[in-house]
Amino acid sequence: KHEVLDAGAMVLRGHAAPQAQGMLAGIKQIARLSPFRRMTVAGGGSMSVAMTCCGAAGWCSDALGHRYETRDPMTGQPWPVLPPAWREWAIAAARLAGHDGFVPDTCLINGYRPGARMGLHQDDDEQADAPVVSISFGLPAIFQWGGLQRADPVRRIALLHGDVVVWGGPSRHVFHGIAPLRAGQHPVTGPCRYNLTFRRVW
Ligand code: MD3
Ligand code: FE
Repeated sequence: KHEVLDAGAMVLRGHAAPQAQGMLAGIKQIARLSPFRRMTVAGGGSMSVAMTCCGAAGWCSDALGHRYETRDPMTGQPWPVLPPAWREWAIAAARLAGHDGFVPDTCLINGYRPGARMGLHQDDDEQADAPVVSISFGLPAIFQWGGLQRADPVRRIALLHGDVVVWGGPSRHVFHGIAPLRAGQHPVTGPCRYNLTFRRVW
């Protein structure tokens, strides 16, 4: 059930499926306070993925660049609280993957509609020694998984409803992305895919 993808990367297939209804209800509550929005990137374009956050820090991007902020720039308010049950769940998932002691302080929530994609990137705005715990819900996505250099060859892996991936060690810094989402209907999320990533920023 626990499959090692690469040094430091472990997939727990379907592990979060039992949490789907509850977490999706939580996402709705969070989005009432801090709505999903398509962030602007340096250069002025806008992302096709819609995002919101909860926790002490929220990932933000604008024409000037990207960073974590304690307040949602859209509302001027602090980000919604990271639900304690989510934090405990992420701690336990990290422990299953061998990362004892991981305590996330933020969760970035990505919403994908058909055609939405995420280009190859590295995540380096957080604590580098802490893993990232990711959960996928809804429509399947093709995860693109490269190496430590942008030009390294990319593998393609399907991420399905309930899949959890824990990225630590060397895999924490690989280039990765999501191919354009194929249209479809999922019994739990309808025409959408959601991805939650638990991280340690501070
Ligand atoms: C590997 N999200 O939010 S989840 C992101 O499905 C992000 O929305 C994708 O990439 C998504 O930054 C992919 C898998 C994932 C998330 C974070 C990682 C893989 C990662 C951080 C470091 C290495
Ligand atoms: Fe990423």
